[in-house]
Amino acid sequence: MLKPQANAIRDLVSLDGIWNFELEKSANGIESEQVWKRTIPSTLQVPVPASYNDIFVDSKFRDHVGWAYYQREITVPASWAKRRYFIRLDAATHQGCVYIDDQLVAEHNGGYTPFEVDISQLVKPGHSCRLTVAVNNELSWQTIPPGRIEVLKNGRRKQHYQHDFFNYAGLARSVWLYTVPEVFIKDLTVTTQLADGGKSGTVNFKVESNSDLKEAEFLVQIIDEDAHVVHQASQSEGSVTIDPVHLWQPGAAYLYKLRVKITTKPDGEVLDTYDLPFGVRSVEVSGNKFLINRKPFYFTGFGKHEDTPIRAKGFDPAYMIHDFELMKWMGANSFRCSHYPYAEEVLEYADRHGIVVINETAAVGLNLTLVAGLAGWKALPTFSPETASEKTREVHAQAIRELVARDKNHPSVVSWCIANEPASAEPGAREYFEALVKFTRELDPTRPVGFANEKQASAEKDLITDLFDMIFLNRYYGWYLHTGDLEAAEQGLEEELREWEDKYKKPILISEYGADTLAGLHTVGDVPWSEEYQARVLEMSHRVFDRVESVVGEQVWNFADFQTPSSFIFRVDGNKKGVFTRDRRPKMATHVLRKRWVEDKKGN
Ligand code: GCB
Repeated sequence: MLKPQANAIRDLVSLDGIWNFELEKSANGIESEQVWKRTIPSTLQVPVPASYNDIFVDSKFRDHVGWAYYQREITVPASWAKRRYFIRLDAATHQGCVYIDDQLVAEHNGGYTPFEVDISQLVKPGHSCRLTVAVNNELSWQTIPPGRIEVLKNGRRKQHYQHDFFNYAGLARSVWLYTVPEVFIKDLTVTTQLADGGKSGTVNFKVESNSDLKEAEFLVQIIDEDAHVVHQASQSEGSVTIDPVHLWQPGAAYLYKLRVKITTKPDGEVLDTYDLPFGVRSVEVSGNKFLINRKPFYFTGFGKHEDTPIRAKGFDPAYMIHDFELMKWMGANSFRCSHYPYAEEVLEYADRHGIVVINETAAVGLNLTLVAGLAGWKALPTFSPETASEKTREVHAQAIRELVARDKNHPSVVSWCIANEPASAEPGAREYFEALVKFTRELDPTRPVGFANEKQASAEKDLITDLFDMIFLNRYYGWYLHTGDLEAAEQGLEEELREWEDKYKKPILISEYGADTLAGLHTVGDVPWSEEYQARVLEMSHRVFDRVESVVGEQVWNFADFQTPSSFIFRVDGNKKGVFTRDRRPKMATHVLRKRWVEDKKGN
């Protein structure tokens, strides 16, 4: 699905702003009233984009389980006759229903990927309508991420889930009204390879339109950053060589533009046009190395979250650019979109600035052993008809499909991470994942596939790693393991990494390591929670990474402190493993990272 854009042919109207808002009143999750059939009063209003949970004071908003309704009026410009127009939601977390006046016109499951609906037949040009978006935040074994609802004695429903970040919900990304002409470009796919030792580049492109173009033809141009057309073609699918090529490199991005036009035959009137920025680069796994443009690449950076005070998961370009600036200051060359697909603007920025991205689905928490271990419960099996089942896998496959469809053209995206910390040592894991890995490769044969492994599924016990191209390890030596004893931690980490290295001979990315840290707490000795201790955990880990050849990167958990569910009593106002506080003030660890990644040039 192409991101809408405004150009000579297409119009784009933002529906962001202040919407009227109401929570579903019934306690049982079954809509008691068809709220979309009436006007929602302006008594309560919310900003879009933002999660709604932390906007209000009353905890009934923060802890709401079920439907929430957003409403506003929209007007279709009178000049839009003869066009098709869509409403597009960049995300509705986790389930979204769109109503035009009384009528349901779209429904979507999955909280972090876009969906849209053609409303050209529903609202006439020059007319207005009531637009209601109902958003549901419930998690079950039929959603990704999964969760479970408990009905309390007082009848209230409580959402449980296995992941360590708050279940923020609502319209956290933009909403658009946009047009396309009657004959329009529906989708574009660009893949690239290096040729002639990297001096030239091959660009494979595919254009899809909504009609078979009897009366029209395609014009496909490749335009460089100086606005020169370096290639031109008239077919919808093909392969061209750019010689010499300017490669997209980590830290030195270069973006060409694929400009596609549909023009009439023979007079060349432009019916539709779309510009897609792309970079020419290659990614591959070779032995235990991860190669970008055929050169070994060492990842430095972070696992992140879309999480800021008040707006929570709401997209905010100021925070986004500030985060990228802070990463640049520390010399980070990459990050992981843990634990869900981020706003498309984030990937566009990474493309433009040469930051490498590991792109993850929202499949976090497919693990009952881990949660039972933390809570002291007896674990249910993770993979069973009642828990992660065939149905869960279908939803998971759909999440992968939508992620790849949305992000396949971003040069910054170098790998797909299809799950975070699943119970990969439990019976059923292999059956669950085998088909998903295959499916991901079918959708995109050009990018390596991985999943983030959790400690309990050790090199000996894990059942699925051989299915994947590379190994992502989330490891907390010095924190959950050998807490406060960095000597034992150093030994344990090295032993474990060597086991993975010897068994698989694949590249290993340390996709999480770190320690909770209370900003401002200072200690002389190795005392957990202090800023000194976090810094030393990182230094200890780095010594080990430098000794193990197959380690191809390090991503600290986390870039910044973030909010977690209230039920996690081992968190104090959130997870504090950030090297920045939630409001982006640096902890001592940032200087350790700056020293290593900037001064000592690790990763450069
Ligand atoms: C993990 C998870 C991450 C948690 C982190 C922690 O392994 O992937 O979501 O926040 O550990 O701090 O425990």
